[in-house]
Amino acid sequence: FVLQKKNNRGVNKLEQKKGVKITIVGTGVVGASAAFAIMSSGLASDLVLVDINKEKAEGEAMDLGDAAAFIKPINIFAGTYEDGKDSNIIIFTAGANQKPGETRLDLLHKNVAILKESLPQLLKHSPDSIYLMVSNPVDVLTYVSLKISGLPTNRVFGSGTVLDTSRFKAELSEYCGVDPRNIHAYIVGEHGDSEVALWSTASVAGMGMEQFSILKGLEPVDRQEIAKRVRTAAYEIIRRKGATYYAIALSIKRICEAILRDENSILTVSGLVNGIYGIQDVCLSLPCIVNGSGRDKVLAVPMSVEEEDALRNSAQILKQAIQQAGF
Ligand code: 6V0
Repeated sequence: FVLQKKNNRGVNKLEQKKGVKITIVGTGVVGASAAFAIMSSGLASDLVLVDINKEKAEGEAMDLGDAAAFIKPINIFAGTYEDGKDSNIIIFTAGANQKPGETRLDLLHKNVAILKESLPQLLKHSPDSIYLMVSNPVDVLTYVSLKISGLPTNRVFGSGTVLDTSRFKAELSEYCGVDPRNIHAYIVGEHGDSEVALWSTASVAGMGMEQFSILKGLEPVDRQEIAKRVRTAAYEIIRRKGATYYAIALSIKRICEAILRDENSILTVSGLVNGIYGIQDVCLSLPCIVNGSGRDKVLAVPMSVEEEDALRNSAQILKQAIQQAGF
């Protein structure tokens, strides 16, 4: 691709690169932290930062660009939707975040309005990109993006419960005394208050949680308490520091890595679910295979009767929110 590079020292020069281009829309705390994570990872050759507050995007690009001597070569610049042309991945983090006491669904109308304004402009320049939605309520915004764009479901999906799944693994890791990377467990459903912890398939070293507890002589796991801590983690962080951004930034980086390295990784991204578990036409998270095509396959993993019921309840709540958004 060819683009007009406006580098952070005000010099305009035309750059042509053959590499990986990522655009981040919204350079608030989440977008900027994601930019930092992606820059540090070496995954991208070009990183375009777009924000309605141009100066904020420029400031972030300048700050990140100053790390040039410590990282793999990367062009980082504040630009327009047009500069994001033909990105491999477009990450959408623009919009309002939760204030203390607000739920993710409270952000609905503000963020749907922002999405309706920006998405057509992004699509005009980047019709072939993979769109990764992060702004909340992420499941509803993913659904709205699918409807507005008409793009296939593998190319428009949300970060969903990738972050919640990491929180769940962190909790179980502490309980089991095992590396979180050796814990297999998923949070599914809404990225929000109705999310569902899949205890029935949670495992470590091929053993279910109960079996592992007995083997290690642990007190039985307090399922309700752990699920509650995972569900309310964002509220607890927002109450203390006003926003959450580091762990979502690394979740975003992880999803980009699975796409760009064609990894076939199983991640609980959010996307269209139609016809499994009796759920029709709603976006929510389930374990999915993520690779170079994006959200390639949804895995209809086994669930207990209670878990399936809770998942359907989550789908129902999201359906109502989608209707409230006018879709
Ligand atoms: P923030 O720090 O307020 O940043 C939002 C940015 O969006 C600001 O810089 C705005 O200027 C910019 N913006 C607003 N309108 C537009 C527009 N039309 N075009 C371009 N930029 C625009 O918010 P923060 O970074 O904390 O959060 C961003 C979003 O991510 C919120 O909706 C959060 O709720 C959501 N999060 C999602 C998570 C997830 O797991 N999916 C996790 C954390 C936050």
